[in-house]
Amino acid sequence: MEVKNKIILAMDVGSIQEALELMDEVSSYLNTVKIGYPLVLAEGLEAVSRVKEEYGCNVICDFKVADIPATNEKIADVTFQSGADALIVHGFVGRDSAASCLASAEKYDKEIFLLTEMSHPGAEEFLKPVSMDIARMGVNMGIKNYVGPSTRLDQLGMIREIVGEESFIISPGVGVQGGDPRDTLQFANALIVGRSIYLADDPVNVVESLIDAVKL
Ligand code: NUP
Repeated sequence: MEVKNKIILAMDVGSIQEALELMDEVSSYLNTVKIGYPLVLAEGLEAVSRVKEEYGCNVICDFKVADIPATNEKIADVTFQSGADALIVHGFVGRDSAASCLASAEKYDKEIFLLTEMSHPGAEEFLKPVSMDIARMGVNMGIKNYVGPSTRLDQLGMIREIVGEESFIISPGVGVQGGDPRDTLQFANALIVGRSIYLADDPVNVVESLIDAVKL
């Protein structure tokens, strides 16, 4: 996936209307949007289809899919049918669950991102001890795309070592959660940024500053 300016907008707003208004402002700078439960539970998968149709951007659905294989497959199928280009899938549920999402992605010629370690403090409790195993599982399965935390760069660096330079890592936690954009891009290919942009009085200014910050 080609991510313009290395920034993925986390579109955690409450309505399609707000999402479209924000895209009107920032779409010349960005070509990739991540849509998760806040917007889809409010508006349905129509939010995915609308953003995709109106802006022609990449849409990554952040459903952190974490169920049994049969249910994961249904979730992945309906997500890809809505027009999503990619789906974020949890790794901790195990190989068979992730494999069913991967099979669905292959059926629709789409992609999955495997979530390794999460960015929030609570990830230290249960996920951090197994995150490298999750990354290794992804490599063994032939998965090429990963999500890893900008808030723990030592861990992100180890994830990069495991998945290799050819893999594509996207990293949330920049801004409000404390991650630094430039440091994160030492290890990640693109940043996921939500509140710093959509809660700003001037989202365009924030996006421009981020682009400046990550320029060499
Ligand atoms: O580990 C993760 N951390 C995280 O913040 C995995 C995620 N998918 N996210 C998502 O990234 C989170 O749900 C939100 O949509 C976005 C970060 O948003 P913000 O902290 O920039 O507002």
